[in-house]
Amino acid sequence: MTARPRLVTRREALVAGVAAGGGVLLGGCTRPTPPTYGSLLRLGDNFTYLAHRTLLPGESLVREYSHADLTSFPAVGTINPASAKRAEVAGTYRRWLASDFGEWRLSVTGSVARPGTWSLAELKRLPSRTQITKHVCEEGWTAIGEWTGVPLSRVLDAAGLQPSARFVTFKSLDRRYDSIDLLDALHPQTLLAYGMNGRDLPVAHGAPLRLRVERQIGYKSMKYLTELIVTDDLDDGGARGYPKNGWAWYNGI
Ligand SMILES: Nc1nc2c(c(=O)[nH]1)N[C@H]1C(S)=C(S)[C@@H](COP(=O)(O)O)O[C@H]1N2
Ligand SMILES: [Mo]
Repeated sequence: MTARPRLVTRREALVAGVAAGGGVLLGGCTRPTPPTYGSLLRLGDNFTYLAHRTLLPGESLVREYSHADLTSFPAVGTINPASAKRAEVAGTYRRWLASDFGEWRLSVTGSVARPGTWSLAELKRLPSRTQITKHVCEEGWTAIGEWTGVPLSRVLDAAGLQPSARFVTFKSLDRRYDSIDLLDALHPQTLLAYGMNGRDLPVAHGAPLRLRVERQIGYKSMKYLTELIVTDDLDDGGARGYPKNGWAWYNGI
């Protein structure tokens, strides 16, 4: 009952990347299992997680497109926190807008050697990556967009992951609460994006900073990021988390 799920450590993520380069599959060196939340219905998540983690090399990249492939891109879910029903959410976002996001900060805490906060300007000084990828929403639409940002791995490296680290948990201004494992967190296409289609990230798409988790479905790419917490164990977010609200924790594509 209390068996701890076997998950991917930073070392294993790196080993998997190296192994992938040599044509060896991840399945050979680790056997990761996602949490089941005690529910049989969650066996489907386990299956996709296991299939991805054993069949795909650790660092395999999703397809990248060219500018000619860009499509219109709907904005869904929260599209303007300044008009949120919660007064403190709306108030905070209005202050951020008024300061051109100068007052916004991303906090990085948890199992790291150097917890701290980042301003947008500081994040933009880190090496950036631009990629054109396909977004797949669980509602059944897809869109191709260009994203610019700092690879999450850079920020985690700057913070210094503790050897016990296994997950990165994210929180947003509109009170979303979600997490990914280190294999996705250190993946080269996993970005903290501040630019879209060559411009600053628009409000509707998550300004000033959103996540891009290209190997999972759309709702994992959290908009309006505020906090990043490195954890040793999975924090499913309780009542606020996706699993308790009927959404898969792992939704690989
Ligand atoms: N903070 C936050 N992040 C979010 C959402 C949201 O409502 N709030 N919606 C999710 C869903 S379901 C999708 S498909 C994508 C949509 O991103 P887009 O609005 O840029 O198309 O953001 C995801 N991230
Ligand atoms: Mo979505």
